[in-house]
Amino acid sequence: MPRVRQRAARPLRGDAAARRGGEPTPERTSVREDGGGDPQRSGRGPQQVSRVLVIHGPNLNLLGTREPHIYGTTTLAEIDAELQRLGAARGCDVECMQSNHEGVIIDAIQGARGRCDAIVINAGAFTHTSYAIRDAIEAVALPVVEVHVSNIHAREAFRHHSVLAARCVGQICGFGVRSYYLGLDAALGVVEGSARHGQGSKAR
Ligand code: CA2
Repeated sequence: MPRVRQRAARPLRGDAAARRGGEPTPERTSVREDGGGDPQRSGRGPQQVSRVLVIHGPNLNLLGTREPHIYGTTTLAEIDAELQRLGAARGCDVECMQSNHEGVIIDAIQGARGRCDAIVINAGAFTHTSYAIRDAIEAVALPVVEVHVSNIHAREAFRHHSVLAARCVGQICGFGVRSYYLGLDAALGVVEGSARHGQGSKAR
């Protein structure tokens, strides 16, 4: 059963952090604050919501603005809004962030421990190269679903291999931006399955 939500202090958004001269911080595109869902149907109390962190990696801030033949015309803000809508319908607080920086993504994965029930990640080109992100996924011990807008297996050879996939619950690719929605559905399936079996999935 997902634990009662506990709010952690939120990192500063990019602009605020820059004003303070700190490390680059992820741009958090949306956070649902009100809980929601149908506690009667879900069997959870009104305060008990699940939380999923959605991570968009490098260059995905450009979605919907360039290369529409590969990545479509939907913007990242539109994807995040839809993820939140889909999450809300299932009593899930969906938190979205995007960063072009490997270390920021690693910090976000580590920061999900004890706070989130699952992660959906499109690590962009880091998918193919980043053992550091792979190690973070392994360390955080949360269910992680890897998603890609394009079918990475039908593209250049260097995109065929994901160094993250073996540490993820599964991989969804090739469905355009729907890969994200399918990824959220898959992550919530895992969370809800754990809840039914009495194993909260937030790592302690
Ligand atoms: O298909 C995906 O979702 C990818 O993760 C996208 C990455 C690519 O390196 C992976 O192999 C597959 C690239 C993201 C670049 O996003 C852009 C979006 C619009 C315009 C230009 C780049």
